[in-house]
Amino acid sequence: MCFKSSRGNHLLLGLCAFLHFHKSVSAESTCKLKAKFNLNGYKDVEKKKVVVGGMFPVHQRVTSTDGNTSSVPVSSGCEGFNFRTFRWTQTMLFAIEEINLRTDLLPKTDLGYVIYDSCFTISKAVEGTLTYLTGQDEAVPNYRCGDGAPLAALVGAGGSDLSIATARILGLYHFPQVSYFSSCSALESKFQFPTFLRTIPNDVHQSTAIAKLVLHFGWTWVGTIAADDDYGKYGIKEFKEQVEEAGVCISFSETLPKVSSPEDIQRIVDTVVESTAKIIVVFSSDVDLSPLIVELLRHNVTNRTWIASEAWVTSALINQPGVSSVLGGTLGFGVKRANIPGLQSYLLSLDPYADSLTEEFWETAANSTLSRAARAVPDGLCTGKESLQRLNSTYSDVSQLRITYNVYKAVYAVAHALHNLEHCVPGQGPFNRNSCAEITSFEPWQLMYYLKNVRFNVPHTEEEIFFNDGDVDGYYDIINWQVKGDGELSYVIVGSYNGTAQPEARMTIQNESIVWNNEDVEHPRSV
Ligand code: TCR
Repeated sequence: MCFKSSRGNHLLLGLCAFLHFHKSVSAESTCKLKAKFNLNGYKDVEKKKVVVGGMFPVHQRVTSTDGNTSSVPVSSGCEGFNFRTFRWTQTMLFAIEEINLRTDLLPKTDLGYVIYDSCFTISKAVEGTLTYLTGQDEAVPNYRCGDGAPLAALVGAGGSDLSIATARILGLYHFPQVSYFSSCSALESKFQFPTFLRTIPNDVHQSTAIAKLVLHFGWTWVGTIAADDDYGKYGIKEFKEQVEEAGVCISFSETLPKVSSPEDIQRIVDTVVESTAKIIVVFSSDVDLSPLIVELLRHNVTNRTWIASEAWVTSALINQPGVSSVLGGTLGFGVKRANIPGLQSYLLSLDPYADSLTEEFWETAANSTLSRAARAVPDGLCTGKESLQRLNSTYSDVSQLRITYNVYKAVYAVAHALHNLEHCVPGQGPFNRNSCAEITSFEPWQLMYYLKNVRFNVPHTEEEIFFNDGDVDGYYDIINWQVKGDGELSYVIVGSYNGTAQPEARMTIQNESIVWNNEDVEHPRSV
């Protein structure tokens, strides 16, 4: 392990693959990871090595501290294990393993990784970034993992507010960051975030798409609810500007609390109940929205049409049994979905003891304590052999791979940039006097050059990826939550939005395919 503790100080997961050459690694994890690589055909120990960083919000919050100032402060721990985001970490490992096995992409170099948990919290994201740059506790950037393998780029960090913080630090060192889900428009500023790129579309497209949807149906009164972070605030602001210009009225604008506040949630429920607006646009992550949905269900607030932003549109945290009376008929936007062959079996073959985060995953999923002894297992302990499929479906459910697919694309973008860097022809390189960079000793800004100019087709889907000032094209599926016979909700694609098409051709929507749960038979009126 790169890091000392699993659940207390510091970071929650520090994996250094090819850990065998990392100085602070315990012998135990060294052997395990090496074995893992061997199993998958990792033969050439002499390959060059580069380390990619990853940052994912695996826990949902930091544990509250007692505010005691009389003892040495320690970094707070994290709690609330999230199976969906844990699946994203495993997808990064899956993509890295896939790339390491290929002979056409980075054939002479092995990718390693160090993964951090940003716990949905800015301070954790900043702490992780500094640790990534400096290695452990030293305050000097220019850290090299183990035998001097250069750090390649950071894949992360989580929501936009976290990435804004980390991108500011990484920008100081000209260090590239590739985000898989920080979509906020604020991050488009190259002046503020010179080395930030992302495989999720800029939310400007999504706000425009939601505005177009509202105008398409002729709704004139809408309510808005935003998460109390950059994602929610910028997303709703952009949406409002666009619809207000077209004469739509905003009947209420509420903000969801970041820390649990039953009074705030109650106030929002009252607002929703009292308002005449029957169309409500919600720009929020699923984690922040879920307490409100619980209350709306309790108060049986029906006959509304909810417009979902991408962050909760296919979330299992929101789509819990029983929500169909409240949320049936929801319309929302989802980023491109894909099938990633081999991912599910990779997820299911997880070694429970791979690292501390995986152990915690297993324990949370099985609701028990992992037994280190494989012998007779006392009641309440689990062996690590429980069927994962049975234990937790959110983790291994690969039916809606959207952000997961973005993680996959982000890792491939870094690999292709490294590949191009490594295959630079001496004398024809892009740097000073046509020089090239060296894969064993490149500078972060040199990799940035290659990332900015990368162009590749994603394996299996053949989607072409390239960055335009750090951003990708704005494409969304329009998804409708339809109630099936058994009361469960299914996600039905009823249209799409393509930000690169001509203005009139951007949105296509099949009105007749939509199922509403608003009383009006046709499409709901908003007053
Ligand atoms: N961008 C949001 C956070 C977010 C998210 C998600 C959170 C997105 N998609 C899915 C949880 C689940 C999109 C941000 O902050 O930029």
